[in-house]
Amino acid sequence: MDYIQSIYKNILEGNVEEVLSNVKQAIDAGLGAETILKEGMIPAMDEVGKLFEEGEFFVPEMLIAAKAMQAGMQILKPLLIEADVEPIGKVILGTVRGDLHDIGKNLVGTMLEGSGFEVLDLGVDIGPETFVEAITEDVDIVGLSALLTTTMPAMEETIKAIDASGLRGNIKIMVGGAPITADYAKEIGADGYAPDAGQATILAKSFLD
Ligand code: B1M
Repeated sequence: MDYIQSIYKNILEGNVEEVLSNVKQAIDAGLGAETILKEGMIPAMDEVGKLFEEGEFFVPEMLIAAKAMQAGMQILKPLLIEADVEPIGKVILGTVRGDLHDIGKNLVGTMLEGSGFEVLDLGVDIGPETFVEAITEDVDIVGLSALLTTTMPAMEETIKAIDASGLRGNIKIMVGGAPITADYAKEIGADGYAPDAGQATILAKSFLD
């Protein structure tokens, strides 16, 4: 079994130690961080979601797999971020109220940092008022993440709260997460939508132009 297959299998089974050693071995063997992510780790989480939908996995299995994914991410993170670069802009990032999913949001944050942004990650289950409080003069972009159809409306509430606070100004609002679409982003008044972390960095950079 190659490293990518081992990473996939061990995330699915929630084997933290094995994921850590597989990721290290894959890097030593010359595989790039993005390849490990896109070909091993993210497909494993997609499979976890599929097994959950089919009733094969329950919340504890999802949680265990998520822990294994996060462990692997700790090794990849420094490789995805360039050190000592002057920030090109500042992003506030958070998962909206009611939603505890943070793997995708963390990945977006890592990739943004990797392309030169300063990222203030507020965390998960973040209410509109907390986003508003975090907006300071130097903020260029607010990034909202949601993974549940039930928490999508919290994105709109957050955007409305930012508008109502009078702080929207030149700030751009970017949204993303598995159930979000470009149409939905438009409908709720966001400035843009990105389907994945790579596209999120492209979109964020385009906002600065
Ligand atoms: Co949850 N969960 N979960 N879960 N979970 C999903 C999302 C689900 C699709 C699974 C399924 O049924 N197939 C389903 C949602 C169904 C729906 O709403 N339509 C679901 C459910 C139902 C639930 C619970 C309600 C289960 C329950 O309790 N009965 C519960 C809700 C808890 C809550 O939030 N209040 C729940 C709980 C959990 C865990 C805590 C166990 C765990 C999360 C752990 C954690 O995040 N720390 C978990 C997990 C792991 C998942 C799946 C399996 C994997 C999510 C993930 O990490 N994907 C997920 C199924 C799936 O998505 N395939 C599922 C990998 C990650 C890299 O991708 O997050 O999509 P993703 O992020 C991508 C893009 O979406 C995008 O870029 C990222 C990187 O490329 N993106 C952005 C994300 N945010 C962005 C922001 C941007 C731009 C792009 O700009 C700002």
